[in-house]
Amino acid sequence: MADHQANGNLSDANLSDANLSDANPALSLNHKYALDRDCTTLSRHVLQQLQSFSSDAQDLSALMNRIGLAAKLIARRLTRAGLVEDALGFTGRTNVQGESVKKMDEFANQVFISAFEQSGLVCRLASEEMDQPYYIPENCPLGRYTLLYDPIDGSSNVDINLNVGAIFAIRQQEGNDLDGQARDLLRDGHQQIAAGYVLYGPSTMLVYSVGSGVHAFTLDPSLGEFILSSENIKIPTHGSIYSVNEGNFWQWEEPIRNYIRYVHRHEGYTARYSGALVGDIHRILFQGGVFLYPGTVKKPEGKLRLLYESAPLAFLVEQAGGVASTGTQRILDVVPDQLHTRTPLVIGSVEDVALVESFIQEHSREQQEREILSTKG
Ligand code: AHM
Ligand code: MG
Repeated sequence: MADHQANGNLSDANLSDANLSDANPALSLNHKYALDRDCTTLSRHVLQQLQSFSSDAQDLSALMNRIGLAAKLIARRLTRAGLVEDALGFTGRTNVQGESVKKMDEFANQVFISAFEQSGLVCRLASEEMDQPYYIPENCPLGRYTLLYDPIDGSSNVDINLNVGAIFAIRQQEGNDLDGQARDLLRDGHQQIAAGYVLYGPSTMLVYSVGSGVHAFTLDPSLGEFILSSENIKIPTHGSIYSVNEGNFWQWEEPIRNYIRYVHRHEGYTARYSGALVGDIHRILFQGGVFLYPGTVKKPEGKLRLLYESAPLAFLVEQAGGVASTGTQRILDVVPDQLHTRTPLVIGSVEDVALVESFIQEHSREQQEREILSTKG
């Protein structure tokens, strides 16, 4: 047994390199740094983060590696989508959400399943595109993990070659789920072991957290590997960006309208909205600001799904020092009543989320006062 397996633990220094320049003094420091960086792949970084070679750490590292493989396969299809038969457009089917399914949604959903076949890691996958969780029999019961994912975030951008994403979270499978109802998934976001997203933009990036900071990787097509590009990302406490579909203004409750009126009337705010949550949150992660997808009068629960959209992004943004809320409750505390439960989402920099929440609180205070007055009157 190798030493590192025997003691189960290792320090960053041991893992990060065998100290190339010490071993080979002729090697310049510049070369050493470049090699170190190029060798910091996703699977290696997970082990570094967990500071362990335990079987749990190896599992998580292998899981992230397979998610990386799925991302590469999807990126490959997206980059050539206009040239490939049957890559763009709708399938003609609707998913469990009642939304029209795109060919790319279906393809990407299958890619994640295929990437985890014969892995012994993930017993069950649950996604936006599947009514019920999907079991990979050969991985159960050995693989005790569930992968929750949105295979293509921002599907409306696919056919016009704009940025799209994928969102994922990993949870432990609790119990045997004999009735296939996946009730163990109807728990809060604190149960997530890892979460992240893939951004398919000018370059393909994978941003993840295993609960010890947020780290970004960029796909190097010449290597076919995700290489660490930003470590321990910290979201600014305030940013100028507000990101929301203002076309919904007429459908919102008054406090959200009041917030939008406020940013319209004050200097220092700028709007950005791409139609793909992952892209908008990626910008906010690096530059600060707030993303909102509030509920409407008719649909107070909003559009975004808790288990594979809002909760994974909340986990990530909190790990970066930001906040994620429904407007009245921390997203990570929300317990869904169904697999595809939706929540309103307000997410981003601490100060900017607090500003949105202050309009909601102010409104409910005023409402309470009115109710008290009317009962007195
Ligand atoms: P999708 O996963 O079906 O693409 O839906 C989620 C997307 C988000 O990425 C984005 O912020 C939002 O839906 C856009 O919706 P709208 O067109 O209503 O603004
Ligand atoms: Mg989605």
